[in-house]
Amino acid sequence: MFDPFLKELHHGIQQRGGKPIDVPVGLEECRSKKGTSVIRSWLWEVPNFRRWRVTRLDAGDKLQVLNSVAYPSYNLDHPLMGVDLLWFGARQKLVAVLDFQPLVQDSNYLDRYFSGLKQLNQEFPELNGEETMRSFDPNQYFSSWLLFCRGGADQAETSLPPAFSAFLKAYWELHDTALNNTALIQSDEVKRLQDNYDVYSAERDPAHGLFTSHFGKEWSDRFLSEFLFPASAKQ
Ligand code: BLA
Repeated sequence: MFDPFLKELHHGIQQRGGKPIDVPVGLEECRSKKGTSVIRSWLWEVPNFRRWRVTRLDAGDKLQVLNSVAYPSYNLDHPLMGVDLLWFGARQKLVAVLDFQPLVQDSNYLDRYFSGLKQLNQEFPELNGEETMRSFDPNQYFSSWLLFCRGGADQAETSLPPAFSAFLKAYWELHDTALNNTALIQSDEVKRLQDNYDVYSAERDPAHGLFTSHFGKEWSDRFLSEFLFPASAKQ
């Protein structure tokens, strides 16, 4: 269901000079014991990003996932790009989250970096259901202008495709602007904040149970600490 988005994301990365790099052995792909689900991940080396990861989970009609995080280089203080798209086929339920994930929440920073996402938030009101976060803290590493919807096939087919394209375009624009401006947060502090994003996410990410049920605890623990949130393992 999300394959056109995966293709578009990878195409954009490659157009920006992104090169695929090795995912730790054993984490690049995993098939469930029953053979009904497969998870595959990619890692990209992209100019001016220190890490860009992408994961696709395909459990047929049951579940489809596309998840990606872009971590800018430490000398850039602009937000991370976070994408989490889930489709639960049995319940025909979409969970879609697209955000420029802010390193800090002060108004200067938000004014500087969020005009693009604010605009998208107005353009796609169907994806802004003002959903409540149950595991994450909406005031930490999330913005008020995120596109976040718990919806159905309607949103998945109608609003999400144009919103996804516009979101990627806006993020590249944000990145290009940031390249031409001086960062306000020092690079050692950007590193601390990005590392803390991994710690925070590893603690709260509601995906662990889902991975465990498909791929077992041992593999899932490794996937979280070595691939999804590597800085969390070093703390
Ligand atoms: C929610 N994300 C979820 C849920 C699952 C995942 C199972 C719960 C569904 C629900 O709330 O109904 C799944 N998360 C994953 C998967 C991966 C993962 C499969 O990290 C990894 C491959 N989550 C992110 C990123 C963002 C994000 C980058 O990984 C930012 C855009 C957001 N996911 C996000 C939010 C929720 C969510 C805000 C709702 C959680 C809440 O209610 O607090």
